[in-house]
Amino acid sequence: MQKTLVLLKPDAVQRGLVGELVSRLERKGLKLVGMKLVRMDDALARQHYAEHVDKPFFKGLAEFITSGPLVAMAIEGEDAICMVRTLMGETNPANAAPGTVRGDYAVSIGLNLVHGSDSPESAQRELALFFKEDEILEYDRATDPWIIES
Ligand code: D4T
Repeated sequence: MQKTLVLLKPDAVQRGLVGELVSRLERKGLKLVGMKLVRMDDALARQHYAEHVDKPFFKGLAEFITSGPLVAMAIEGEDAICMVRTLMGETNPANAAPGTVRGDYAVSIGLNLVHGSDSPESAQRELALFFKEDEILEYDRATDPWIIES
C-alpha cells in the first residue's frame, strides 16, 4: 500500500470541479484517508515546490497556487503514486491524453488543476507539509467494512 498527496489546485476549486475530481479517484478504487481545504501561503509554496524555486516559472506558479483555496487529500492504494499520476495526465495539457484530468479539463501548463506526488520520498515529504500525523486515518483492512477490495 502507498499513500500519496493529491492537491486539487485553486483553478479546480474555482471552476467547481472538486466533486468530479474526487469522484474519479474514488471510482478508480483509491481510498481517501485525509482531506482538507487549505490556503497555501508563500512559505508553504516554497517548501512544496522547493525543486522549482529557482526556475523562471516559479513566480507565476507561486502566485497561482496561493491565489485561492485548494483541496489537499491523502490518498491510499496499491501503486497509488503512479495510479494518481496516470489519472492526472501529462503536466502540459497539450500532451495529456483524453480521459485524464488534464486531458479532459486543463487549458494551460500553469492552470493544470491537480498535483500528485511523483515518488515515495516526495509523497512522504509532501504529506507532512499538509497533514499532521493524526489527520491521516489508518484503517484495519481485516475489520473495517468500508474497505471494498476490488
Ligand atoms: P505538479 O507538481 O503541480 O503536480 O505538476 P507536475 O509534477 O506534473 O509537474 P512539475 O513538477 O514539472 O511542475 C510543477 C508545476 O509547475 C508548473 N509549471 C511547470 C509551469 O507553470 N511551467 C512550466 O514550464 C513547468 C515545467 C506546473 C506544474
